[in-house]
Amino acid sequence: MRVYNSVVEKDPAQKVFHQAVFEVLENIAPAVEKFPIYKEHKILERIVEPERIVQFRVPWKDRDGEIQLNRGFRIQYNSAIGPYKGGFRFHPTVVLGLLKFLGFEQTFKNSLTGLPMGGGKGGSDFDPKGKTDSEVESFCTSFMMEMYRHIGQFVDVPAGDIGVGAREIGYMYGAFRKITNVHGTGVLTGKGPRYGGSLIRPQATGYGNVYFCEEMLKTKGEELKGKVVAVSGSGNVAQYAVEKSLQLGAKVITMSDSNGCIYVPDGLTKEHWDWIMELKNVRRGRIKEFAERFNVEYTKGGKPWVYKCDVALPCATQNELNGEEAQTLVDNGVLAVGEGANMPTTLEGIIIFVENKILFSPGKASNAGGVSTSGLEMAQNSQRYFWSAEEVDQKLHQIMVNIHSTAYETAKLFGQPGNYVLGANIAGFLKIADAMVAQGHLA
Ligand code: NDP
Ligand code: 2IT
Repeated sequence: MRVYNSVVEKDPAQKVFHQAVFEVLENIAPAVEKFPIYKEHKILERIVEPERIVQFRVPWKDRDGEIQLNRGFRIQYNSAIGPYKGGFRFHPTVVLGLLKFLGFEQTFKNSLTGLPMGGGKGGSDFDPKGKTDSEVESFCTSFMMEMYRHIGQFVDVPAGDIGVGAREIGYMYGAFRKITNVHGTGVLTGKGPRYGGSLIRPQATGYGNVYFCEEMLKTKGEELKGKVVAVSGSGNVAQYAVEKSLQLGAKVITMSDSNGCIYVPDGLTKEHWDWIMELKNVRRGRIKEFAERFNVEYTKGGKPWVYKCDVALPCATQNELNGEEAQTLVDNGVLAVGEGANMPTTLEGIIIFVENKILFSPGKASNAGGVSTSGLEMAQNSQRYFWSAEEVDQKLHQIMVNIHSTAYETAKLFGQPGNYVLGANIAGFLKIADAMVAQGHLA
């Protein structure tokens, strides 16, 4: 834990970053012990330190013509196995330490996908909530006026994350194109299908999480069909985790947002889902409005984890499922927990799931479908061609099956069968570490 202590000492305020580093270092310890070459090459010391951090100011004009100011960031974490790759987050809680946690996680996740992508993350403390389209456009354009010089298909390829969806990517891509006079370079992923985006990218993280969960259930002779599923969040990842769960015959009883949680004991229907898609993506309203419209239970500030379920899919944000809530899920007989968000479970929560032998998938494995399909978008852009929705979905499915078996087999190899946290961290680490060793001490 010498490396961990030095991370804490260097940046004492970056708590979520410490948490992410702790989880990884603890889980990869057996691999570092087994292969002394990583110590010799100081891989741990190097891997926790981002290769580069860019920070800049983002001035923009609001609807009254007044100048507003936000901060912009890009963390280019690790490019040993490919160009930096990872989303932008626009949320008022964005600070450097938060993006360092996300960039660090992304590095291991991208390695697990099997595709040649390094790790990066960026964003701003800009809050798109309540802003007009023109305000969002003004912000995105200003953000890109600095960002364009740091990104590119062989350098760094950003995408979306919390607060950055199709609208924001569209404005940023438009600004990039106008500034550089370059089109078709695959500089961003999550683009609209009319201008180089991949079909199934919007669905990919949620679908991928459910595909991964189905693989975990299979190892116990179970399937998602007929299972009661609790989902948190109602953004991009949650929406498509719900859709795929419904398609596979599960009963989805909850969704939430940062204000509260809806509980639908009979399960959401396709009609409910369509209504929520319109609510969240067109009207940009609150989940409470669903409860009012369909007369179901709504708990202000509530979370899904108090309800009895077979499968829990946390798809909102970091640290949204703590130790106490994990214990409630276990006491209520949960079979599987599939992280759709990045690090939604606290360290205490993870210990409870692992010790109780719950099928628990860390986000870096089970939410990797999003970035994997971003990788497929890059492949299509490079070919100047596109694949059908069926082709992309099939490739996404196969990638999730592969990530599952990689994590599963690695855990077995290291004497902890069924521990996906250990398996995913070690498998992700080994590929990056080997690439760093091979490329010499400056890499
Ligand atoms: P969205 O912005 O589309 O949705 C985020 C959802 O989470 C909203 O329902 C939001 O509620 C809720 N939420 C956000 N912050 C908080 C908070 N502090 N407390 C409670 N609820 C909160 O983002 P995504 O769906 O894209 O992302 C969700 C998670 O999945 C994040 O952890 C992200 O990093 C991760 N992820 C996303 C991928 C992608 O492809 N988009 C890929 C892999 C991981 P509200 O509207 O009230 O803020
Ligand atoms: O956390 C994530 O993996 C993402 N937000 C998606 C990143 C990407 O480049 O598609």
